[in-house]
Amino acid sequence: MARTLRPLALILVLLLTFGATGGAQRTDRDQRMQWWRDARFGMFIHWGLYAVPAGEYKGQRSKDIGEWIMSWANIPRAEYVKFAPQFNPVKFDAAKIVSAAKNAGMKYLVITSKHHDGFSMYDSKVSDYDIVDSTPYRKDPMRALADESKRQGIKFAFYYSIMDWHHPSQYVKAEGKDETAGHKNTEMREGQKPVYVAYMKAQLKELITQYDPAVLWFDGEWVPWWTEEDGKDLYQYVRGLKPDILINNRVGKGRKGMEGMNKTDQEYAGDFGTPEQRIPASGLSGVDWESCMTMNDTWGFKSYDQNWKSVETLVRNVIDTASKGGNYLLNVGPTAEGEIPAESLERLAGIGTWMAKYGESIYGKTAGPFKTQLPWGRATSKTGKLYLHVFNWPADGVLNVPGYSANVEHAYLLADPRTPLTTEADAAGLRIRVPAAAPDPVATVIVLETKS
Ligand code: FHN
Repeated sequence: MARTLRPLALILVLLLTFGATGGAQRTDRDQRMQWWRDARFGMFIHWGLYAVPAGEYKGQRSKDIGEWIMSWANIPRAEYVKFAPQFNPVKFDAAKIVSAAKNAGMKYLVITSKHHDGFSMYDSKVSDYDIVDSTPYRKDPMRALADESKRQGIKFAFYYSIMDWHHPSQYVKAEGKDETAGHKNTEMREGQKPVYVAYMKAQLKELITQYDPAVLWFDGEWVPWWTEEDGKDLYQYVRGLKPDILINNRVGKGRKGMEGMNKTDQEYAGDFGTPEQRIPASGLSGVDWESCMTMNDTWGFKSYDQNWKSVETLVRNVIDTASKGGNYLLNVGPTAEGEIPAESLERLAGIGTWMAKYGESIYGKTAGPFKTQLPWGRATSKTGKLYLHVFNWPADGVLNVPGYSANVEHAYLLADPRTPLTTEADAAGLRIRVPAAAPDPVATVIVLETKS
């Protein structure tokens, strides 16, 4: 669509929604968003009762995502709640989880306080269907994670689902489905919406006042009984509790499906767009967005999902999103014992090795100046500096930067700043003489210092 005739209208509405609005409003907004824009990379954690069946129910398995087992296995509420007495994550270690995120180069983490199954992963006073009151664990892992995140300087945040398969206000109306099972949509019982909205607000007040989250990451907003007005009301309610909190665009109805950015017919509630399982072809300058993605094919833990992405793919995804001015929220799905799967820890460590060396080219950087995709990689930038991320190293020792005409003062490998690289420029662009072999096969970063 961006390539159609509506780009100006599109950018206008999106800037109104996510970007540059009036002076005072913009400064408030920019101040609020700054840490998040600088962070660029975070951990998503889908953890809940669904880790107990781990993708299998009465011998039935599915290609579908693990946290939706109550839906695809058509499990009635009365059956699903029986997972709670079996949930005892004795191996949960908040310091280990936060360290894994921090050492991977992640600056914030977003964990499921309540997913669609309605189970609260914290000590809620407005529900007994939570980890303290309904499981043998009887402790509050969100307390531990919030405290440990603060201790290690990682921003702590919550995911919260608007759709709730457990709350009595909602039921399922679908062929062959138990009305108390999970499903892609729930119906709202007559006159019950105010009851449920009050319940959500009470839980959100607990979450915000007791754990001080930096972001509220809503989801499940697609249900037919939830409206944009509801979203705007909830957005104001949450901001009223914590003025500098960030709230994603899934609080309202703006999101265009998995593409994640907002429709353009009006201004929608939310501080940033949320593409899911994809990275936009091109960024939208001045627009805040964050791509969330799994490491395999599920958000919640599934014992048999071994379709893991490589470290190379994941590192290049971090670079790709930053090169388009966006954030990357990479998911882990802990087991029922409370541990991040070994395959995820390996990949986090691998990403961390690259980020430890090249993080400067990601944090606090934004999209490069190139309108079209670079043939050999991506670019991020800040005033006076351009970071070239080379995925495909030139066999002839010359890296071509087509159409680039800035006045380059210095060129060097980020990993070896004392060894200057020679450059030549003409109307076709810039050519950089580089070493024969790629210093880093995943992505080598070349820095260009330019005279502004
Ligand atoms: O249904 C959820 C899904 O379980 C998962 O939480 C993802 C993460 O962004 N969001 C929804 C699907 O869009």
